[in-house]
Amino acid sequence: MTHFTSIHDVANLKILLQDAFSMKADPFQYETAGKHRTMGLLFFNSSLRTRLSTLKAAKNLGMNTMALNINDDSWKIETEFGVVMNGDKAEHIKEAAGVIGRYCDIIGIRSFPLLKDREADYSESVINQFVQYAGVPIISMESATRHPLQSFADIITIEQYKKTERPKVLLAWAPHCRALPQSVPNSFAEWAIAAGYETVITHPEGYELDPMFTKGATIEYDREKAYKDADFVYAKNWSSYNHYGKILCEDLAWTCNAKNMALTNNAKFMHCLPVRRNLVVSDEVIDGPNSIVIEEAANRVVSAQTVIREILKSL
Ligand code: AN0
Ligand code: CP
Repeated sequence: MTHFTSIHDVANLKILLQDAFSMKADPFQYETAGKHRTMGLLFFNSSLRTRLSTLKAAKNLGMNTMALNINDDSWKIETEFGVVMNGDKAEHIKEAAGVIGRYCDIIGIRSFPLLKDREADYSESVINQFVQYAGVPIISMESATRHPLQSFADIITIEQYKKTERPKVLLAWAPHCRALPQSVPNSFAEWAIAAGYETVITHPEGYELDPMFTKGATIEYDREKAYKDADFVYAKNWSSYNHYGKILCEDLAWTCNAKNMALTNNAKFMHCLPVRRNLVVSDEVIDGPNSIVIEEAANRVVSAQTVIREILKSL
């Protein structure tokens, strides 16, 4: 593996999952694999889990680590070409990527969509320019359209808890007070489909995701039908893709609550976190015995460590 920006960088998901469970069972088996190598993490946006789990994963592999909040700790970065840089952005992405590539052997990037211009966001210009100009492997820590480290952790978690070979996995839209990216649901859908699960997506009309990510999933607008007999419920809010970046529905009937969960096959509750309680999920559900969100977040170390180890092999 060279870069890790989507599931398309994974040669064989089954083998990567086996590697992940081996890593989970014995996290220090490759503690010198990254000796004298440096992992750099760049954040254009906030993070709790991604930052800490990826740093921990790199350290478990013996790497040196550095992390930088672009905008807060460093210069604001211009990502367009041909502009007269006389505004607040002091550095161009081309030099920034080139320089960081000389300091680091692997770079992780978090860069959310701006949710204003769909074409611009879906062109993934930030992560693609790092791939182009850094000269070292790039790991997505949530880009404009995907969050593959999260999705890999989600699949590890489902494999850990599933009781049948092909569980029914429901990606359930839930309300939120702010417009959020489609990255997590896009990515979760493509990983769940690739894992071979019965993948169902439910949302109000207008929240259809880009079909490129959902081909192979069932879109079920009838929420009750969708929740029925699900083995896993992955709740998540996202803003509209078709009415780009807009909030179209605030109906709390879409909250992942006990009434919706009662329709399932005693489903496990999942969410990538951070989550807004009693908006996305009721206290009763997230605090209930079927909530596996903390183990899911714990598996972020496993997914990051498995991916970094895979990339270290190629250096
Ligand atoms: C982000 C999102 O929905 O993409 C990050 C989730 C991992 N969430 C928020 O901004 C609240
Ligand atoms: N799930 C996730 O990526 O969390 P953070 O935004 O806190 O990194």
